[in-house]
This record gives sequence, structure tokens and C-alpha cells, in this order.
Amino acid sequence: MLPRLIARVLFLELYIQYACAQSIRSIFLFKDVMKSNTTALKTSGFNTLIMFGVGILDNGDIKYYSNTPGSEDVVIASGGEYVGGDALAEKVRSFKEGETGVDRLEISMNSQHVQDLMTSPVPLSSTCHGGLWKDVGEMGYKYTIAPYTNGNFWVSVTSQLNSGLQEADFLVDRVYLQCYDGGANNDPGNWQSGLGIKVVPLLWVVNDSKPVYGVTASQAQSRFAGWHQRSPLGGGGYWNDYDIEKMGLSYADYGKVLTTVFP
Ligand SMILES: *[C@@H]1O[C@H](CO)[C@@H](O)[C@H](O)[C@H]1NC(C)=O
Ligand SMILES: CC(=O)N[C@H]1CO[C@H](CO)[C@@H](O)[C@@H]1O
Repeated sequence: MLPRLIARVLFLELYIQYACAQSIRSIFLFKDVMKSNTTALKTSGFNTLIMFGVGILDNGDIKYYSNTPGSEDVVIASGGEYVGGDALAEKVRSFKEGETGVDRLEISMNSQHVQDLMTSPVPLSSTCHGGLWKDVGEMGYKYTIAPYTNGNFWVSVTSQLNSGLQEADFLVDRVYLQCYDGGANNDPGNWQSGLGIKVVPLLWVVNDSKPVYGVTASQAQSRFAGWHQRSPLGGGGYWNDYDIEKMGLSYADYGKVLTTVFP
């Protein structure tokens, strides 16, 4: 009887752990989503896609920067409405539909014009400090950050935005950490203990722009596994799909590294 009970408790615990804290396996979509191999992106083990290159213009419109030769930047919102066209909307919707391992889509934005638009001419929210962030949070959205330096600043941002909230309701619920280029010496374990949130280290796939920071799938595996052994992480991720396609690399290989180290 007892062993069975223990087994059940253990199962429940594993189940809860799995259900509540699924590992994050992410990739940045640097390439225009209308041109990248979205079938491969949906079926290679990634559960989070991060669309890169969205910015707010000085009039409050929002633009998707294509970052891809032959593609054009697209204004996706104007006057508070989506104006990016049906094809793009359908493509983005499709990430979480049909045969897919993806259960979360994130939009990676820069912060240009945000401060100006908050102060003039019409404040979006004049009632509370940090109003925009919290308003958007009340609509059910979450924030993530992807720092590479300035740890104390980010500790302050996350602790202010999450203050008074239980972990399950955190407004900033994920932290990615750039571990290449300017962040090449970052230690995810250190950042994790400083921030008090699980960290997801990011590595740059093989690239001809800064080859010194590129990692093959097997190099990525040993780096992720080494970090994860020293202090259990929230998952892992890559910068970026454009280079995978340009360099003729394999989504399946890079994805398998993540499902292996962060099942
Ligand atoms: C996209 O990736 C899949 C593998 O998931 C592959 O079978 C297919 O050939 C790729 N398509 C293109 C256009 O490269
Ligand atoms: C994401 C990124 O920076 N990719 C670069 C990889 O290298 C090529 C060639 O130098 C650049 O054009 C890409 O922008």
C-alpha cells in the first residue's frame, strides 16, 4: 500500500511539475515570417517562437521590420487597429494551430518612442506609474526581458513589475539571457539567483556575421547541459532562424538539443 501511495504522490508531483513548469524551448524569428520555413519551426521541438523586429513609431503606429532581403517593413497597427493584412495575420495565427509544438508566441519590441508617447500628447494612463505595462498585463499579456548586461537595473524592473504578485501571476514571467556577443561571459546561474526568476540562456547558431559567437548544435548541447547541471534553468533558446536557413543548418538538430537537455 505504502509504495503505491508513494508512487502516486511522486506521480502527482511530477505531473504538477510538468504541468506548471514546462521547460522553455525558444527561437527568435529574425527572418520575415512570410518567408521562413514555419513548418520546420513548428515541428522541431520548439514551444516558444519570438517574432523579432517590432517597433513603435513616433505617431504610435506599430511596424514589423522584415530584416530579410527582398522583404519590406509592414505597418501592422495604426490608429489602434490591426492593418497588417490577412496573410500575415493568418501566418501568425498558424504558429499555434495544426501540427505544432508551439504554445506561446512572443513579440520582441524595442522601446523607441514609448517614453515620449506616454508623456505627450495624450498619456495612455495617467493614473499610475508604469501604467502602460500594467494595463497591458490586465489584458492577459505577459512580459519577458532579454538582457545581456546591467543586472541591477533588470532586478529593479522585474521586482517592481512583479511586486505583490504570486509566481503564477508574474507580469514578467520569463527572462531570457543573451550568452553570446556582448553577453558572451554571462552565467545564467548567477543571473537566476540575482533575479529570483528562472533564466533561459540564449545561444547564437552558426553565423557568418560574427562566426566567433556561433555554436553548432553539439556545442550548444554541451553548453546548455553544463549550465543546467550547475543550476537548473528555465530552458534554452536560440538567436535566430534566419541564420539557420541561410547557413543551411538543421532546425531538427538544434531543436533536438533543447528537447534533450530541457525535456
Ligand atoms: C521546411 O522544413 C521541412 C522539415 O521540417 C522540410 O521537409 C522542407 O523541405 C522545408 N521546406 C523548405 C522550403 O525548405
Ligand atoms: C541575425 C544576424 O545578425 N544575421 C546576420 C548573419 O550574417 C549575415 C551576413 O553577414 C548578415 O546579413 C545577417 O544579418
